[in-house]
Amino acid sequence: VEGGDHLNRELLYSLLDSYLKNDVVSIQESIVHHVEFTLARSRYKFDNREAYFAAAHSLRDRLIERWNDTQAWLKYKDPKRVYYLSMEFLMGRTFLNALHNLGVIAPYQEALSGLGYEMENVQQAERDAALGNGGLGRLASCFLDSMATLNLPAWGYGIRYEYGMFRQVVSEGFQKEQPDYWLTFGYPWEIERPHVTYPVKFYGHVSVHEEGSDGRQNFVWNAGEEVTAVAYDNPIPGFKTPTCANLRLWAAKPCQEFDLEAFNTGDYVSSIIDKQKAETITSVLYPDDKTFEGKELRLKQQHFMVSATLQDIVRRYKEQHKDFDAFPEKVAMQLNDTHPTLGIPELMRILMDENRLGWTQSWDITTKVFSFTNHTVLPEALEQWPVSLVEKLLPRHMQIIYDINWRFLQELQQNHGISGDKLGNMSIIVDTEYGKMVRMAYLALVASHTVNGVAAMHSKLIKETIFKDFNAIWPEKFQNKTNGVTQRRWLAQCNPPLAKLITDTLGTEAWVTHLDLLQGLREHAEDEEFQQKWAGVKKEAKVKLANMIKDLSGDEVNMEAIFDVQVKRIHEYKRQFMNILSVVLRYDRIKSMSPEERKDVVPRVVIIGGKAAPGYDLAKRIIKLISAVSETVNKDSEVGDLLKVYFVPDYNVSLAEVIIPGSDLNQQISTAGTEASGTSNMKFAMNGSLIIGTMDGANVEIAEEIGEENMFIFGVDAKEVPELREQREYLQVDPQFQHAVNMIKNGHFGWNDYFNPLIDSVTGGRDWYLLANDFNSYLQAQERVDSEWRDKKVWLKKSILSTAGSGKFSSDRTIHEYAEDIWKVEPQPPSPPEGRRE
Ligand code: Z15
Repeated sequence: VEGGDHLNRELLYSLLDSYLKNDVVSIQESIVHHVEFTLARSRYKFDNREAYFAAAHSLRDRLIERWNDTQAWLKYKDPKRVYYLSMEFLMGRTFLNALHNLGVIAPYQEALSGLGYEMENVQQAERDAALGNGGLGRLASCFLDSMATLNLPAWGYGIRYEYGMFRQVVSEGFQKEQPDYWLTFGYPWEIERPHVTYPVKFYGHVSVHEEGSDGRQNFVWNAGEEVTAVAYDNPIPGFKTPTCANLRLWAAKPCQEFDLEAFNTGDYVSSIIDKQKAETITSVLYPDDKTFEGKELRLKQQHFMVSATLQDIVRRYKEQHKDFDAFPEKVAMQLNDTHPTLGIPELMRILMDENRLGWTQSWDITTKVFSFTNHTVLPEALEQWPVSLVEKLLPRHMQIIYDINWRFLQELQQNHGISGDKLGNMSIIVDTEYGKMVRMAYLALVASHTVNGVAAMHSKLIKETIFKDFNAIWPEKFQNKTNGVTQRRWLAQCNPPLAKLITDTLGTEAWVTHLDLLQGLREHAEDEEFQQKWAGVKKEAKVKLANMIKDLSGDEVNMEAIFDVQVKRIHEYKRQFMNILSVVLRYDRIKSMSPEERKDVVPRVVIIGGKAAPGYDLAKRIIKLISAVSETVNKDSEVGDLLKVYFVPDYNVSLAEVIIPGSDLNQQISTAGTEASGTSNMKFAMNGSLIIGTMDGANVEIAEEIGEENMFIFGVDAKEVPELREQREYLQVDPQFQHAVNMIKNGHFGWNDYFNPLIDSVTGGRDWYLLANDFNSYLQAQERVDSEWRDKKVWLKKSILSTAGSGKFSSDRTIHEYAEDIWKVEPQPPSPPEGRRE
């Protein structure tokens, strides 16, 4: 928009060229300004929540400066950009992260305390943005932080759900789900863009028109329903860089061009009501981690997200380019799992139907821009949409998918000599007992130039199992990108005492952007004075966790105990059940000891947390079992301080920020070959917590980095699992396993009938995840934990080496690899004010 004829550029520049000041008085002025003019509250009296909102708005102003500069700079430079498409972003809180990345924690702390508010309390007033389920969504958020910090020209795209991940309430040991309406008091970190809107179409039919002298067919999609996507931008500041990336989330609202007929027929009220249905598209996040449901609303969400996103990306490109020739040199798109795969036919449709490109050119462009990440080999997670549903909701897309598949099958026959069953096995469309289905992973694979797994072992597995046939024809498409986490949030911000000790010891803060430097801690691992400092900071973090447990249970836990933590989504393959079975045995053993013998027991505080998908019956029973064991054990005076068990309700990002630093031991005990990577394992290691775990996912690489001797590794290897599964009916059941199971069965913890389905799932030749088989090895690993805890020096050394060896697991390293090997994008540090003036 032009400023008119009288635009005074000189004046504008002079006003804009300096950033808002970050001295304490300027910050205080800005906070008080927002109390009065944004919140419209009294300058003289505001509570912690109002202080939080005012401080957040003051910080938001500073983010917007950088956001504007970065985006102007990118427009001016027009480099290749990368877009990260994800149905989930599990951001957690933003306030402390933004303060830290902008380097203004100290002045804000002083500003707030000068006004009479404590930073800690102000921070606690912020609610989590929980627009994700677990690992996959949190990975997307860590990636944004790294992309901004590395100055990459990157945007995230997703959905602004009105209800995020449900709040878990545990009542009488049972999980209850409560809605997370997180926008009640407004979300200060987003910028609404009422003018950035796109129509998104659904249903209807396709008509064909012969056109022009070449008789080319032109497809027109006459949609039956249309909604509007509205953009909400969330600034993502890099750590001490001028870059501020963008996370653009779409919300649905009714479209302007109402069905006027309905109004004219006199039913005014019900046509308004009908229109409100549009908003339901972005109302709620699906809370299932890894069970494909096939719900129509979910498919609508996926199309809504990618359609708005692609229209936005194409619009941005066309602003600066006259044709599509350069599109693949300017755009890279990463599909976070198959959830955004409809972006592929949507781009084909936009290029062919709306921009009149031919199939060949459109396909050439499409296959050069998309790449795809797989996050699991579990078959129940793989998306397969019924053809009938896709046809009904997106008739034009279904035609395009058929065309893609037809050409793909031709290529398999002609260029690769594939026919018969093998051809059918590779087809994007498959006939099943429920009718024809679209295999989304195959569609993503066929159209992507690269597919990657998320840890070395997982990337190898996908080539041997779910994508074997594809690896045979396109081995060069397959890559590994081992996950990482951002050390800004997961070390510097959540564990300041440890961060300070690291900085003091290394003599530099550079590890905050170069995590490999942590290996410099290795030489101090056996230094007694350093070990004492290390023990001191661990103690501080344990006190915080202990306070959390006190708030939740009223108990004062034994600070000398091993704080033993398993926090993650509840799932059979993660084997929380195996964890609690070993707790049952430990309890039983303590009970059978004499008081004299009990003196030698290493005390433990077992902490388990995580949400069960609302429809996942067995997972919910596992929660009830943990609660039942907890109740019996914790009130047993004979056991006393030697064993306590807590289920932490509503595990989320901000609880993780307290729990992870405060842990001594963390459990990563999935059946080998089932956990694609895991990312909490990396967060725990960074914070000096020792891993008890299987050779699964990224545990394998963590062992390479920090040394197997510094972890408690147990269980069978992935390569043994298929064979053991075959034979599991005939395997000898471990007697201790049987004993623990019997205690539950016999009602030791009450509710015995309720636990039958759980017990059935691991006995009688079932036990898909091989709990019984790994149990003995697990118990032995637990023994090693106890004996090594007794020698404080040994334990501290291992704790230090865990942190020292976690440098590889920074998402900065991961993102650098994606940028070089897949996206081919380069850092673009903004250099205001030139960019700002464009
Ligand atoms: C999810 O959180 C993960 C995989 C999935 O297929 C879905 Cl639907 C959700 C997790 C993996 O289980 C975990 O091992 C991995 O670390 C994480 O994605 C990020 O890659």
